[in-house]
Amino acid sequence: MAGHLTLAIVKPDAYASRKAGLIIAHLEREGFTVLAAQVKHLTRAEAGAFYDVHKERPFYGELVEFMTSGPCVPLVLHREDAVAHLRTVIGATDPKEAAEGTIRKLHAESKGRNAIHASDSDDNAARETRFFFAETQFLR
Ligand code: 3AN
Repeated sequence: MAGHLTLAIVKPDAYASRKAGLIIAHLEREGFTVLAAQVKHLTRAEAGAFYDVHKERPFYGELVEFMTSGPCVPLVLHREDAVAHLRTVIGATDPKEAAEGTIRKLHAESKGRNAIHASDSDDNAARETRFFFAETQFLR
């Protein structure tokens, strides 16, 4: 399955504005199958651990604050070339720079409150799927 799985998170801004369904429909239109999903309100410890790679970045505190501000929706997604295709579908980190028709262009408010997370490599996809889900929940 390597290369065919990735992790997305519908972030708290999009969940709170009831865009989770719209975003999942967008992902399905792009050929992704949802293998596992949950609604989860992250603790500070969980958000801090998930974004550990960014802990030296100036926006780390803001990021943890935002990601714990309400529930989010982690999703394990399956598709050929999953990581690269999902990065294209979500668009640039800053919605002002995101291409037309991308999820962030359509639904994100700002660089911080940007609607969706997507793994940026196969290694991170493997780590991030297992952060939220047991393998038995998505490998079948
Ligand atoms: P991406 O989510 O596009 O992979 P990264 O990995 O550079 O972007 O950043 C991880 C997350 O950190 C972003 N999704 C965004 O929520 C947040 N972030 C990045 N840059 C900033 C910034 N300048 N100010 C606030 N939050 C930021």
